Amino acid sequence: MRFPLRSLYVLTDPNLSRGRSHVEVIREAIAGGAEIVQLRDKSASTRELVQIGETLRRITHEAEVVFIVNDRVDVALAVEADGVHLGAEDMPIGHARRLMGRRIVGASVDNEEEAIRAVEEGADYVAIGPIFPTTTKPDAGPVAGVDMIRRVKEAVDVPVVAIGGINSLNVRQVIEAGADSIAVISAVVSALDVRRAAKVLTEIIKTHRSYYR
Ligand code: 3NM
Repeated sequence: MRFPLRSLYVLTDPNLSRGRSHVEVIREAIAGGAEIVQLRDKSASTRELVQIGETLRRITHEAEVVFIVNDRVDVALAVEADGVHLGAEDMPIGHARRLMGRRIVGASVDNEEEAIRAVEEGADYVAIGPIFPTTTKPDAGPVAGVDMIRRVKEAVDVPVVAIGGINSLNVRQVIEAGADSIAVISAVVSALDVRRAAKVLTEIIKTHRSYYR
């Protein structure tokens, strides 16, 4: 599965989505132009994750959108997702690589050294954040700033995803710093109109895509 560059990457969060389900949010985000979506739910049971994941797999397959599962290699494989996204507390990248075969393995990194190591271990993309302050993930660590995107871009050849506090007002800085994909939670899933919020971001990203590349 190809990893779309200059794309909007939407992650779900059941606590921030105004009572709407993962499926409702993802349907609307895709309608608004999201090209990568991630099922992210720290409180759901394994069975719930597989059930939701099955539905999201069908929807993303029809829409030709990349489907990533957060943290859980087993769930990603069970629902035949396109990939898994791993943080520092999750399965090591090398182990996930062996289990995931040719599927996508993404890794959260804090700086260029970690990015280089993640790619050596087999990561297909790296996510750097938080770019701006965010209350969505209290343990996300110190703000990395847009300059860290430039440093990570110089250090590795895989796509660089930017995450943390990104919205329609600051996304231009993130694109200008070279991010290949823009990952958001609250700016889309907490919006009154999810589709419209995704569309606004997608339009800015696409405009810059044709200008900067
Ligand atoms: N990871 P929002 S920041 C899931 O820095 C996540 O690695 C981060 O949510 C990191 O778009 C973050 O609402 C939360 O700020 C992103």
